[in-house]
Amino acid sequence: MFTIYGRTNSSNVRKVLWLCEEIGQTDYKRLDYGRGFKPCSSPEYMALNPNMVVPTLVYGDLVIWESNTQLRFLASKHGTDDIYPAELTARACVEQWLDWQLTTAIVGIRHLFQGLHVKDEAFTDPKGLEGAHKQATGAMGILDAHLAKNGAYIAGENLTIADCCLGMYVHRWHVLPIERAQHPALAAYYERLSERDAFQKWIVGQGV
Ligand SMILES: N[C@@H](CCC(=O)N[C@@H](CS)C(=O)NCC(=O)O)C(=O)O
Repeated sequence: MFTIYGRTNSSNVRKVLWLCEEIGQTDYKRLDYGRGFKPCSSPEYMALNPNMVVPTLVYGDLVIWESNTQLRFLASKHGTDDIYPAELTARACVEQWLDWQLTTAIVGIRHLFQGLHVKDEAFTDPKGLEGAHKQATGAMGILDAHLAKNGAYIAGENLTIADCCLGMYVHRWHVLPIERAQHPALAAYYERLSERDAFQKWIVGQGV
């Protein structure tokens, strides 16, 4: 039994909850921390995660922050080789998309989400939103081109933690009130993910 600190409407928490469902690890405790719930700035939370963000995973004596590291850890501990391959070449293909999510895919989509959905005034300036839309369109275009030649899922024919990491933002891209360029492979991928019960439960079912 482990504990996940984080609200279920957080993208980074939902990634981890989706993976847990995929690998049959549902006997965890989850505590509502983050925006609108218990504050991440409280001393007891900051002792676990000094970044003041969710999620935090507490697994026995181990405390892990950074959702993508939580995906790696939980998949290594409880998943099959399909979901996080041990072989180095296959693993590198998964890893690069995890890093790309943090450095590239998130940038425009986070800005659009904060501006159009959360309506945080720091993100509602039209020029900023236009730039974010351009950045997100570019990122989704890269993923679309990759999927068009690579198979059903990001790293090939099997679902991996690269999908658990990026599927959340593919969902957000499809439900935000924005214009979307034609990305046929990406649209087909979103439909494919949507057929999965665990994706419905933790990604689609939790809103934008
Ligand atoms: N790189 C971090 C980012 C975590 C993050 O930005 N979490 C957001 C929610 S998605 C957060 O905690 N926001 C503040 C809050 O909810 O109080 C991760 O992947 O874990």
